[in-house]
Amino acid sequence: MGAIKKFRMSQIETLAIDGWLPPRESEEPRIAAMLESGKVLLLPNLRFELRSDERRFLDPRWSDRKSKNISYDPASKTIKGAFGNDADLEDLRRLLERFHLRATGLITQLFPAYAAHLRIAAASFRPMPVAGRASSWRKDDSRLHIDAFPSRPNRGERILRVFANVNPNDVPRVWRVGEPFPDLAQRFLKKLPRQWPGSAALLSALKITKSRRSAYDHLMLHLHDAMKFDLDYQKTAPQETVPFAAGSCWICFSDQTSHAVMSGQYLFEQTLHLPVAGMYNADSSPLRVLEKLRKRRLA
Ligand SMILES: O=C(O)CCC(=O)C(=O)O
Ligand SMILES: [Fe+2]
Repeated sequence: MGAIKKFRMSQIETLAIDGWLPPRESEEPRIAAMLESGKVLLLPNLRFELRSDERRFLDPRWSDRKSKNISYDPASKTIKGAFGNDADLEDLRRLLERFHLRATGLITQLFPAYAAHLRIAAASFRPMPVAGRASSWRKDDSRLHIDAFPSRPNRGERILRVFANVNPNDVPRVWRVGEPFPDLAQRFLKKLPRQWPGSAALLSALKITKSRRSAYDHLMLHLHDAMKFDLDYQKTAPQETVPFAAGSCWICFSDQTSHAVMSGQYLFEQTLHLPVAGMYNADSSPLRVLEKLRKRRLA
């Protein structure tokens, strides 16, 4: 389906896990190697359940319309981007909190070596339909891309994400998943613009970035943009179309796995940050892959 150049191997690996606190397993090194090589781990039997009284939140009317997602900040335990009365918003906050706890628990259970290193970021609930929501090509997540945040330099720190499709009408969330990171780095690296001397200090002084943009952040942002801008690449890049079924979960390093969202509605998502030093095999990180190609340190 939709594949231009077929992968010899799919980028999707299916795991049989059916509970949020799976027993620690002998499989740990194998699934860590798959995840860290950029595969999407698909858990078709792991459902994030909503109670019957929580199903009312499966409706776009809870969005404040200013932000496309409703987000949960684990530090303050509060939600943003939602609209409703206090009692409803408290129920919605608890729902996001429960997803946050399940998703972070799942990651530390599956990858115990990460536990001491993780910096847990926001969770989100995405109640809007995917179709036609992009305001510009740069923000258009229906184009293949790797995640990179313009205002928050991360100096190589990883972006790990857990997704759960909670659609009540069996509507899948359809992604395209692209080529492995080393392939796309090879393809685009020579075309990326140089980082001007002094630009990182300037962006930081102007508060456009929250801290100094490293050479790594510069390359990742331009890689994100170069992929999205290139319509020919979007069509002809090696890719597979993946319908993530309602009632399933999936996990990937979204700074490494080339992905695009094509359709769907009602998704929960948890972001976790992991320093490269916390990985099982740091050599597979975008930082190390880019450093090898550039033959210098980037962060
Ligand atoms: O909403 C989705 O399914 C994924 C969108 C995306 O590209 C992301 O969250 O990084
Ligand atoms: Fe993304």
